[in-house]
Amino acid sequence: MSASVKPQLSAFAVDVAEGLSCAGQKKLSPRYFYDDVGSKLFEAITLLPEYGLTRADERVLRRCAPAMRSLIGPIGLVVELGSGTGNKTVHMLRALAPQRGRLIYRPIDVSASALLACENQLGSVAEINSIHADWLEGLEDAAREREPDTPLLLLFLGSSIGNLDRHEISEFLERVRSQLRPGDFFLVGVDLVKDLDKMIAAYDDSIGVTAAFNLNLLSRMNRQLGANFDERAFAHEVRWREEERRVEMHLVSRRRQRVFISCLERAFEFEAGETIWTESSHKFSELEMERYAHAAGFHPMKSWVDSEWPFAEMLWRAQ
Ligand code: AVI
Repeated sequence: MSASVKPQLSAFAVDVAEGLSCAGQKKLSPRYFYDDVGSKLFEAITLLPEYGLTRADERVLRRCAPAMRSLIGPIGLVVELGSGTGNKTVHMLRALAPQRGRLIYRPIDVSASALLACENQLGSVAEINSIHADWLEGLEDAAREREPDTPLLLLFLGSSIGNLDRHEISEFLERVRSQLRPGDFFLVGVDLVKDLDKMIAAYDDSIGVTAAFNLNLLSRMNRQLGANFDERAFAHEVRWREEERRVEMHLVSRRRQRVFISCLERAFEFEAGETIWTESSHKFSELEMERYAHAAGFHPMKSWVDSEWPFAEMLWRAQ
């Protein structure tokens, strides 16, 4: 290789270079939380007493699955965006599996290990054909490969939609809609606005699992990009933005410091108190979601809300 030819940078490296050189607020995408360590930490978060979201999602799914089955009728294909290990989906698949005929389940995820766990866990309930890809790329594959006349139910659970910026949500839903046929169904799980204390504690738990999840992003840059972040020189911080109705996670630099990232051959400066904004978790109202549905070409059919932790499962039909 000649001295002038540089090895191709990964998408992660390119995004880090861009996010850490932003004038004003430094940022990193929450998609990079989920390496093997981060995925395990996220699983631990879902078990924390403060993080009621996942349990609420599961409770509503278990409760609404039979009603949903009667609303949507026979279904042959279920596709899920960001399935993870498919823990919650089992209730839906059990309720939807036809007496006769087959149910195909196509989980889409960027984590190969999560897809493997999903196949092991749900293989006895449906025919699994997983897709190792980003959400929309995977959905395009599933849409291209589906058989004619097979009604499709698309799942997007766990309020993952809340990790998109509000201005990205409309475009995202339009792209989802463009891959569906009229009469297909979309089930989206959304975390609703609730008491401020509860929303903050969910992202700032008392034993520091969420802090470790956030700080792991620095460790991931050390492991994969040859960075020299000192994780102890950064602190986990959670902010509520009232006007945007979102919880933000940041990593705050505890002192003035310089970090070198060898694969980028570049150093980045941090002032004391300066932050890297790593995630937004938007909180919604049902009405707001219904507006998004109509604007993207969906008809909102019904929603189910958990009684303990305000969280809604919303069923929409593609128009
Ligand atoms: C995956 N996503 C919906 C989670 C959330 O609540 O925004 C990720 C998370 N971040 C911190 N805790 C959980």
